[in-house]
Amino acid sequence: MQYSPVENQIIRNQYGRLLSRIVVDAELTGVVAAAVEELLRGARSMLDVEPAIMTEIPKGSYLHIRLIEDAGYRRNEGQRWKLERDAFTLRQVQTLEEDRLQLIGGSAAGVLYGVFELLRFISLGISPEGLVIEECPSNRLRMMNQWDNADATIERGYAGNSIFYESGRIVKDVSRVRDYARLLSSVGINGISINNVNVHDIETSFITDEFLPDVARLADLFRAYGITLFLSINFAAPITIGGLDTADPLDDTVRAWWGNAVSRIYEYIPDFGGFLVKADSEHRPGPYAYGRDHADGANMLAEALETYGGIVIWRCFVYDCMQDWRDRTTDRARAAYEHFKPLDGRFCDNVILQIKNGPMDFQVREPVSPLFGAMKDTNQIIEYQITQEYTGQQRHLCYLIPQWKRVLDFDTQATGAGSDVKRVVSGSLFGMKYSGIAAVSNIGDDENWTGHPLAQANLYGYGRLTWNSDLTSEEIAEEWTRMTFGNDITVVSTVLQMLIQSWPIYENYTSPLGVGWMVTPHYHYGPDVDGYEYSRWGTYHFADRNGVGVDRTKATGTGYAAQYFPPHAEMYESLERCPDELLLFFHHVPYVHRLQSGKTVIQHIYDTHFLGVEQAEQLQQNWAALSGLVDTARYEQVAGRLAEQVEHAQYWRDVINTYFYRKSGIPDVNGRTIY
Ligand code: GCV
Repeated sequence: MQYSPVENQIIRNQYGRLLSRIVVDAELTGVVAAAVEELLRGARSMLDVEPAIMTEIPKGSYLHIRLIEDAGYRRNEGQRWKLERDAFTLRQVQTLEEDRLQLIGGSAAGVLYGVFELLRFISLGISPEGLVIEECPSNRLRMMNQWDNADATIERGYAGNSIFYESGRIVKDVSRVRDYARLLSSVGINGISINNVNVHDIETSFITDEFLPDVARLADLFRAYGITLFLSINFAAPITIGGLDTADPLDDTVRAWWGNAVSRIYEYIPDFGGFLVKADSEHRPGPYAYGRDHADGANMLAEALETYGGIVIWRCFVYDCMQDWRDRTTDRARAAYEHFKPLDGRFCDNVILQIKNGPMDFQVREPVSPLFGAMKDTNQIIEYQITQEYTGQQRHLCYLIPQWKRVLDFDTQATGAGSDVKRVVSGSLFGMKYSGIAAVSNIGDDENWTGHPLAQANLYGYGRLTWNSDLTSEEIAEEWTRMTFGNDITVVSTVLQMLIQSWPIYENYTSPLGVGWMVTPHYHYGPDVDGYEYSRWGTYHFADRNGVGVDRTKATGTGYAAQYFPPHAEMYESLERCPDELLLFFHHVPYVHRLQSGKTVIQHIYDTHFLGVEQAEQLQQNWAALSGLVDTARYEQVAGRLAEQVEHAQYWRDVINTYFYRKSGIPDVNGRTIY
């Protein structure tokens, strides 16, 4: 959204001609007005034209924007079709008499997304000649979750403070929030929950008259960009702020209390999206306290919201966080499936379960959550984490789109071959009413939004992938790189390569073979192999002098592997067939166990950790070669982060290698320095 001037003269002239006159066949208010404003901003900046907005069709070249809501229109002779809400078409119509670019949105938001697509094409230098684009989002709900607190801190935020709050109130100056809304809508995001799922005292009152006028200001702002506002709520609010002595979801006074709270919200925000709920998880209150289950809890809220068209997004991140490390039968990985699978079919229509991509917690490598596909009668969306809690905290480069794509492309086999996670979450596999993708945001009030300038690619990529789950990681990375750094071939190919390589590099020097964790407790940044080993969080690697890894097999372990559909269950169960990358997630093996790669586990650990550091150094050198080709401010910022990454990767390498050398007593076959 820098809208840098287009250098290619041909492209500039082509679009300049088309955009100098814009016919808008829709009321210039709300989302359409925001779309046109954005188009003018982009046209002025990229093409140096001042478009004339008209209602009459002119002669010659022009852009024609139309909104065809539900009406359908003639595509081919005799064939009528309807544009889905949010969908758009963009095509060039060239005859002897006219040269027009036609943008048709199936809703005002469709117009907005079409405008952003057009701006993207201009910036990428894609010619309008013969353009025929028909776009419809893969996912209906495309959500952003803020973990922002009213005191302006952000849980797991690595890019400064919140842009939403200061000193316990919603900010007065919303210019930064407006820019954020623009950023989000430019990649198709259409929902946002504006406060942390851990709802503390102040935020519990967001649903009261004290805060609702301010929340409504934000809802107005986001509405103009096609984004619906949601709030995270405190399940115990009836007690905390309602003066009741219970929050039991089956208690009539509690139900009435929520009914009132919801009707008040809709007085302020008529199109309020609904609630996001973290309940009975990491000490947050929930229905278990009253002997009720998650369906009871979620349905109570759903009934309150239903009249107004609101929804409940209920998180499945529920596990025992007070575990005894000596207890080898309890397995955190099993928890979400065990809590929720038995409830399939019991949730109201307007409840959606939000499931983290893996069974643990956004580790650099985890298997796909076995809950996807396991609940055929329940709306479900996937939750990703854009903020890099366990993947380098935006100080290390880690482009996450390839990780997310692997999850979306995983074939759950729920209804036989072709039951990909992306079909589960898009709703197409089970014909679900609500479906989609959510993610925890990575932005803060840092001038560059994300701390690490290259971490913006994750925010951009999240939106693009959510809009179109079939885009490749490379396509997304290239789009972002070109729009961010321009079209210089050296810059584009270098940044593209750096992004694509970064996730495996980070994995190489951090925790090995899918076992996860090994991070400094609470902060999750530095290496600490035993940091969580003897703790209550259920996150163990079980390394001893003989071996490492968690036995999650049905035969001898926790039985987690059996939560998958066949053939995955058998594959993960089998020591021989389990993929190397997840071996230690599913099996406890001796250090001398041979991987499918032919290497022993211990040698793999040494090799990947030495390699990871070399690769991080290579990233630094690749970037250094762009000196002079990238503006100084961003060049320096990235260079600074990469220097830290290299130093820190060495630290990870040495801590991990030393730990396993001392545990196993087995030397590196290549005799490299291990302390
Ligand atoms: C918002 C992890 C994080 C917590 C986070 C939690 C969650 O445990 O470390 O900060 O809390 O996940 O997703 O609810």
